[in-house]
Amino acid sequence: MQGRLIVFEGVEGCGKTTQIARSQTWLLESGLLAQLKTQSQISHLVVTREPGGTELCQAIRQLLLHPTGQEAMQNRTELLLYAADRSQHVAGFLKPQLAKGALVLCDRFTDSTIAYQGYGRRLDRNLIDQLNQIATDGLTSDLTLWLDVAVEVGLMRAKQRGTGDRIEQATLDFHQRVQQGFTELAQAHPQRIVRIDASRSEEQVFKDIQAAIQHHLKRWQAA
Ligand code: T5A
Repeated sequence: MQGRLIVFEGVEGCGKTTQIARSQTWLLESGLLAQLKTQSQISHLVVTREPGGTELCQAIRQLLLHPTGQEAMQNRTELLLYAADRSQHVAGFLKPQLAKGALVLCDRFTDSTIAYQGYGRRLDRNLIDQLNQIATDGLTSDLTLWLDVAVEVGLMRAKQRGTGDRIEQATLDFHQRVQQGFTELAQAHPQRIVRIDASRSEEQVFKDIQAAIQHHLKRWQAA
């Protein structure tokens, strides 16, 4: 069995959660998933996220985003916790699911670490690449949908939704560097990363996501 991994990436409030939910409903209710089951090795659909994709990862997510007490988290500690979350998620959930033929919709993956800890925190890129390699054991996404929206717009959307977590509360400068990270990653990996203009309405964004997913599903079936 051969599953496929579709990752959604972008700055805070770019709309990943909203679009993953819409994509899940569409794939299930349009009959597309049922069709895939008969015409490809895809057997089922799962939705997951980083950090927090398993029970243990949920505890790491809590530490990362809502730590208690006054002690500031060191940048390398943050990087290692994201790597620990990913290692657990990949080995304990993603790889077993993909081996069973899952079509996986995942909220964030390795590019987030490059963008946030590499560009945002300015940690060494070689170190991040090595940790990503260790944590993923070589697993890469089949398709990454980068929801591109101006940082100010994304942060405003996230703020309107409720109280920000530890990373959302970082400086605007930090989030601008993260955005630069996603921009350069998309330029460096045009085959894997598809840019979606996420500044438009939910409906318009969703139309482009549907088109990108349908295009790639056809390519994978033909391969
Ligand atoms: N992180 C993660 C790292 O630093 N390194 C890593 O390696 C990894 C994996 C995760 C945090 O961890 C960091 C990045 C993050 O800071 P999280 O809670 O999972 O934290 O938060 P985010 O991934 O940032 O997700 P958010 O929930 O903040 O944003 P989403 O999911 O992109 O946005 P969404 O869909 O919740 O939408 C936000 C609001 O905007 C509205 C929605 O209704 C919602 O209210 N909205 C729109 N409004 C207008 N137009 C549109 N097109 C809209 N789409 C959505």
